[in-house]
Amino acid sequence: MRVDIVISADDIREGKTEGKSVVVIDMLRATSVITTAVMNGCKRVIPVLTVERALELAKESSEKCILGGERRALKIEGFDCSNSPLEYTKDVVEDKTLIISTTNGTRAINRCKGAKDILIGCILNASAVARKLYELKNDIVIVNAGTYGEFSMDDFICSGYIINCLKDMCELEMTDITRTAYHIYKMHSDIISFISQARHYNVIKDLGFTEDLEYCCRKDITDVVPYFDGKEIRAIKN
Ligand code: 3SL
Ligand code: MG
Repeated sequence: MRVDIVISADDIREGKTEGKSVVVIDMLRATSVITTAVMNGCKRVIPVLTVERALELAKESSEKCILGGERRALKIEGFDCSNSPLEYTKDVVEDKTLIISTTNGTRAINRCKGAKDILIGCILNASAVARKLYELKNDIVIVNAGTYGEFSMDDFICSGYIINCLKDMCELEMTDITRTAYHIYKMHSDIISFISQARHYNVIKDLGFTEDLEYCCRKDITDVVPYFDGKEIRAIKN
């Protein structure tokens, strides 16, 4: 299996993900939110690009949907939840549809349409994602959402952790960037101390969401792997 990494949503070039198993990572915080919601029984998650589209979909839907996400890391006016994974409890999400729009994460997910498989990954489900990738047996592209089109340390080390889990299962053909992520993780397996130097970590911290940061760095609290079929995200069927 060949494993490659894309460092931001803006770097998903034409043809890069076609025919591959893709994992989209925005550990701070969109893919941690989606994983938590699905873990807590959310029926489906619809990732959309704009606030307008989210409101439109909620209006068109025959069921009551939850609107979630952020702009500039804060709750969107008129939405039910912000982009804090801790808000997506069983009480809030069980058997519901979540419509979510975030700055980088939902954009990265939507830009991967055309890939063979699209998995949603973060630290919370990294081992389960690696196991699923191993089962799928395709070449892999780990798409880091990044932050505003730029490289983000947080998504990169999360990639390194997933690669580390995969490497325990099989031989990998690694590109240079993949090998770099792997070595960075090996040197910094205490993820929170590494990412405390990241710019976006400090944006979230300065806004007072310290508990989110601690939560998003918890390794393997769930075996749930959310899967995007190009329209909606659901827990993968085993
Ligand atoms: O950009 C995104 O998709 C968000 O996850 C960013 S934030 O952590 O909620 O600010
Ligand atoms: Mg992010």
